[in-house]
Amino acid sequence: RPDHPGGDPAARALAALRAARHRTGLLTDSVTDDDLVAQHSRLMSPLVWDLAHIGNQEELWLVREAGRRDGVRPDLDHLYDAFRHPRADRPALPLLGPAQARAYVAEVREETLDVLSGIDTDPAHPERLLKGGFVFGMLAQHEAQHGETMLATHQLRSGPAVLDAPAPPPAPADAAGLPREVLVPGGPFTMGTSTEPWALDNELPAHEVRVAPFWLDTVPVTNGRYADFIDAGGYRDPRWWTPEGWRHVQDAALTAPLFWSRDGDRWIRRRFGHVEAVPADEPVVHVCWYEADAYARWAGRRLPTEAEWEKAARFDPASGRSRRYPWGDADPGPEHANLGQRHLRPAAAGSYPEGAAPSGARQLIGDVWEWTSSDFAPYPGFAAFPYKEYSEVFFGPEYKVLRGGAFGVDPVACRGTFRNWDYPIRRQIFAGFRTARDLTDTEARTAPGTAA
Ligand code: AVJ
Ligand code: FE
Repeated sequence: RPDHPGGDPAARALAALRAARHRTGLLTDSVTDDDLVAQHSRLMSPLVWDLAHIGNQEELWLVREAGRRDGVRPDLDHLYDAFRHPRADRPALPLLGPAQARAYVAEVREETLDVLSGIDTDPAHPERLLKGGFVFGMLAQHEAQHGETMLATHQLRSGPAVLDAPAPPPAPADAAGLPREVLVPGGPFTMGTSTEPWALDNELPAHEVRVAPFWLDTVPVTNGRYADFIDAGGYRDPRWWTPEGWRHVQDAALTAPLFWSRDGDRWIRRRFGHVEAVPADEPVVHVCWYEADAYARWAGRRLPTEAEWEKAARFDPASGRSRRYPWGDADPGPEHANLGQRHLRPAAAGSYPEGAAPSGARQLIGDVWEWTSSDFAPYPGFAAFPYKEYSEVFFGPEYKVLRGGAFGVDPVACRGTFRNWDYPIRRQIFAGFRTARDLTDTEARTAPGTAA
């Protein structure tokens, strides 16, 4: 089964849960207890809330639901219910303290491992929650997603650096000579999945979508190109912005990506406690959807739709099939993509040639989330599973879809079908973008693939 990851589901679940917990440990043990309980930004929870919330969701789904056990602290459910308390209100709650929260998540994990060791995770299991170990994969993805959220909290926190990681590999020799854009063929392709065992409800079901052939940037938009937009007065020219974007850029007094500031005639940025020159050849990160959309219009281009992005990332013209990743069906390795907080920054544009898509596009997976032009909407045949609050309550025009994951995203929560979403004003997430354009009439007459 080409669209199916190999390996024993229980072993895969165990490895994914362990990897997520290792990351949670690095993110929560690297700061003082005062830092853990502090709110570093009203946009974020105190780290100690994320920590206990991870444990609470795990006891809810793995210990109580999958394991049919009483659980560890069901009395805590209300404190760690994300829908009951907005992030800004969480510091005022009677939360578990750092030591209590650590003990709580460890106790839950003990029970989880006991449940996992005695449960049937067969890919043919009649219960959808257990089939292929889905609910364990779902919770590993949940913890990994909070690992990314906690990393964003670290980036917002002031003070000296507490996290460290090696720099990403330097750009390969051919990076400077890559074509500016690549052609993605038109015609039908399979979007979404009905076979990926740990896909979340919003990625289902597989369905056919047609796109017209289009040109896509080979690599994400870099800091250097984005600085050209700033230098050209992009933030002061309403021609490039949607009406809502133009209102927002003025209300929020935006002049550059979040964390950038001016130092004489150069841009500097704060990155996990380090202050450094903004590297021109790295994908831009910490821009909102309005900024991405405005840049694209200034460049005479547009953001890709979500379907275009997925076709570029998954469609293999040689076989006519949609694959799990741009490079094929193999799980991401360090040679394919910058994922998993292995590096605490995007790699230079043009990196990861082994992760390239058939079109030649690079870095579709990893480095930076990529804003698309699309609103977050259900696929035809969508059914909420296992709970409405994961995706369904967010469908609608107020959220824009991001694709591809970022350096802060664990591979378990990243694949060609994975969908992320956020408000178009959000900048603390690790989001950048690439641009697209339609074919000219002349190009369209000779392009492969049929018009949609
Ligand atoms: C998919 C990243 C938008 O963080 O709000 C975490 C993931 N859902 N806990 C979020 C999530 C419940 C979600 N995003
Ligand atoms: Fe959560």
